[in-house]
Order: sequence, then structure tokens, then C-alpha cells
Amino acid sequence: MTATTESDIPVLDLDPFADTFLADPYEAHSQLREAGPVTWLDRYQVWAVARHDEVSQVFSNHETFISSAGVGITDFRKDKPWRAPSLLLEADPPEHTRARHVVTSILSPKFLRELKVGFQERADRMVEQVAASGDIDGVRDLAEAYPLEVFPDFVGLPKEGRENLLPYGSMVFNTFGPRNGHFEKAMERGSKAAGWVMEQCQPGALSGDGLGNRIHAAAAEAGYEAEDSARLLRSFLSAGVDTTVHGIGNALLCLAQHPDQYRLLHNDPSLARAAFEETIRYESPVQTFFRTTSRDTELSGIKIPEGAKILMFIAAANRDPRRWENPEVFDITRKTMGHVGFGFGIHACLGQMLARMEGECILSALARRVQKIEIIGAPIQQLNNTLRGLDSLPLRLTPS
Ligand code: OVM
Repeated sequence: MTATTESDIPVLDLDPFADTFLADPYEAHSQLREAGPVTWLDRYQVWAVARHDEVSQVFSNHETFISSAGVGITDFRKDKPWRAPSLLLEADPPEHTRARHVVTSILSPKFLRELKVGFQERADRMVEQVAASGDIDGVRDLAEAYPLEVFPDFVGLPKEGRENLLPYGSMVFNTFGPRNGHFEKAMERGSKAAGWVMEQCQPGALSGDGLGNRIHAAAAEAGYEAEDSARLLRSFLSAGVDTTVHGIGNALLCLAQHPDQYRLLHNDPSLARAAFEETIRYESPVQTFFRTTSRDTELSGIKIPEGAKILMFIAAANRDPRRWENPEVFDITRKTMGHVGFGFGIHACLGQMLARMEGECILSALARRVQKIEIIGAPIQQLNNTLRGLDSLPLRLTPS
């Protein structure tokens, strides 16, 4: 039974940042969805939405559900954030709009199309190598190896120090949660990485005409100071690696666990993009984000006061039976449109086209060269306050 307050709002006692929840959130997601359209999480004194309809509404109404007070549990209006707020993620219009224009002008369809050839070649080469070795770790040898090969070059980062990218991303995403063990450990492990990342973000640190220098040029053109230009680039180094690593790792897990789906992909490699998209729905790498109310409001008949934090269970919305037929079935041929794995509205993932490109390249390469993938050891999860993904996935690849 779920308790209710005087105003009939379901009160839940669960801790969405506890290891038991992070390790297997799906039963609790169902509980959250079924308790009501909006619930109150007593432990953290925050509101929560887990149905597709309400999550979409919160994403859509960026004037009432703002981002500038932080999109983690920390309220920037009360507590100082651990780093300068992101000009994109942790900003509202008009500042957000201005920053967003700078970066979207760079990630043009034309720029991405040009990149695709190189991305596909490197995916093909990598899969050819791992397929020849037979038994691999899907996370180390593909899910991490591939984005770490293409993304830093795309940005223009030096060869040295790239090992800092994963710990930095892990730190950023852990710090959206409460000050639990994951938060504290990530801060400890990530501090050196943060120094390296900030150095690379300074104008002049990067080489060539990669994303980094393109951002600096576009930011300068738009009148941004060096410090803010660095902060724009920081967004890509924060959100661009761990997310795609987990997307690819989760895709490998799903495909290995569903041999019928892998067979479909193997028989028709053009399904690679759809398989990646279904993975983002079914095992969403980004599980949660918060918003903060800028005014008293009402959501599906529930009154929410100004200054409240609302937790959006993105992954729960992506399996809401009100929105999806057989949401618990991993089906690479389903219509995935409308999933909120990349968010929705003015803050929707900036890198989603790049992420899809990486996912498609590596999965199509696999589909063409490997006829079967099998799990040959226990997968190890990487628990994170915000991300869902793996640390290790022992796989046997059978070349075709
Ligand atoms: C940023 C940022 C950091 C983490 C995630 C994200 C999902 C953005 O620094 O802008 O978007």
C-alpha cells in the first residue's frame, strides 16, 4: 500500500539512488507509475513523475519547470554547485537559447555526414579485430573502445590524458544525485580528471578544426568570453562519452540476451540504427533528471508549489504501458518514436545525432561480421546515480 497525504498525493518511501534500486529499477518504476501521476518521495522531499505523459509535460513546460536551479537534486538557489553551472544544461532562456544556438550551428547535418565515413571505417576495423579474437569484453573492447577512439579525435583532444574522459563523465552524472557513496567516491576519483578536462577546454589547447576549435570560433563570434567558451566545450566532454559508452554497452547486452533480435539484425544490418534506438528506450543510459518549479503550478490535477524539485523517471516513461505496447519486450522493429531517452523540448540532447551515428556504425559493423554473440560470464554493472550501464560484459563472438 502507498500512503497518501491530506491532499491525496501518494507518498513513497523508496530511494531511487540506493544500490538495490540502481541495480534493478524496473519493479520500482512500475510502483512509481501506478501510485499516481505525481508522487512525493519522502526521503528526499521531492516530487516525482514516472509516466510518459507527465514526464513529457515537465520536459515541455520549461517556463514552469526550470533548469537553472540545477537538474540534479541539489538546488543551486540554496546550495552552491560543485562546478560552474553548464550554460546549456543548467540554464533557462534567454541565456540557454543563446548558448544552444552557438553549438547547434556547428553540429550541422552536413558536418555529421562528413564524419560518418571515418566513423564507419573505424567501426569496421575495430569489429574485424575483435571478431578475430573471439572472446572479448564487450564493454572494454567495443562499448568503451569505440567512442574513445572516435570522439576525442572528433573534438581535437591530444592523445595524452584521454583516460580522464570516463572518470570525468562518471563524476558529472553521479553528482546529479544526493551526497551518497557514489557521489563522494566519484568526486574523489574525478578531481584529477576535472583539472585535465578544464585545461583542454581553454581556447588554444586543442588542435585542428575539430569540434573544440569550432566551438571556440563560434562562441567568440557570438560574443562569448574565453571562460564561457570553455564552459560550452565542457558540456561535450561532460555528456558526450559515458552516455554513448553505456548506450553501446547496453545494446550489446540486449542483443546478446535476445538472440532472435540479434538474428534479425545480422540478417538485415540496416536495422542497426533502430536497434540502437530501441536500446535507448529499453535500457536508457540516462535514467533520471530533475527540474525545479519557478511558480506554483498544477500537474495532472496535483498542486505543486514554487521552488520544488521534481524528479523525472525517464526510463520509467520509456516503459510506461500507457504509452507502449509490450513495453517490457526488447523489439528492434518497434516504432520507438516518442521515447524520452534523449529528453524532449528545448533541452533535448544536443549530441543525439552523433550518439546515433556511433551506435549505428558499431552495430552495423557487428551485424555484418558476426553471426552470433553469446554472454560467457556474468555481466558487471556500473552503478551511477544517473546512468545505467555496464563495467564488464564477457562475450563470445562467432564471425560469419
Ligand atoms: C553539461 C552536461 C553535463 C552532463 C549531462 C548533460 C545530458 C550536459 O555540462 O552541459 O546533458
